[in-house]
Amino acid sequence: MGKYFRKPNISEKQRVPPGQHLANRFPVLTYGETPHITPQDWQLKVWGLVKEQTFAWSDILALPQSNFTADFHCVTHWSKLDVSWAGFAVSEFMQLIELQPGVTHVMQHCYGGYTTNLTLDDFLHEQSFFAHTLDGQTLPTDHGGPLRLVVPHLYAWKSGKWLNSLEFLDHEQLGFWEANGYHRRGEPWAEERYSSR
Ligand SMILES: Nc1nc2c(c(=O)[nH]1)N[C@H]1C(S)=C(S)[C@@H](COP(=O)(O)O)O[C@H]1N2
Ligand SMILES: [Mo]
Repeated sequence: MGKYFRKPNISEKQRVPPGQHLANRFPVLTYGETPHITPQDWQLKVWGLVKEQTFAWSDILALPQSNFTADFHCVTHWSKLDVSWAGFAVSEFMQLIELQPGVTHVMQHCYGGYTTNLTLDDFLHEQSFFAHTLDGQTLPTDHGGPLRLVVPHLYAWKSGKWLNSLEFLDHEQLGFWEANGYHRRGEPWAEERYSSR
């Protein structure tokens, strides 16, 4: 295992999904260029089957803020337990927006062009949250700052960094990795890594 990975102890073992190793540090995994957006320039738009709105940094900071501790599982076989974040719950964000009837899926669109899809249920999962803080510090750009989504119950490619808009849909659309052979849902305990299509 060595410098970058370690074996889980007994209490950790039941928290590490099959085929995963524990990472000592918190690796950065980005496809392509890292976009640099300041909170002043940042915005988050909701569109599709929703009343279209655009939120500024001050709007999201006005939401009730919370701390979150969550395990993080990357499909490339590393996991990090108890990552410490702060931000706001999806349930708080939902108070700001008005969905139209019939929404079943959500597409995350990120600065830089990355996309990833979720069912509405996975987006609304009680563990999902928006993060602007990591380990008590402003979320580093590499890890998705100013704002990212974190969906701990699915593989981490579902946790879009540099979130820029959320598109609400009445059908499934594939995001970047889903269209490139990754699983549509990505549940780590079922090892939903790749699509069988
Ligand atoms: N915008 C964007 N979000 C992204 C990615 C990316 O390349 N671009 N990579 C995903 C993958 S595969 C993982 S494992 C996590 C990695 O998050 P980290 O770099 O903070 O560890 O972000 C996910 N979100
Ligand atoms: Mo990943």
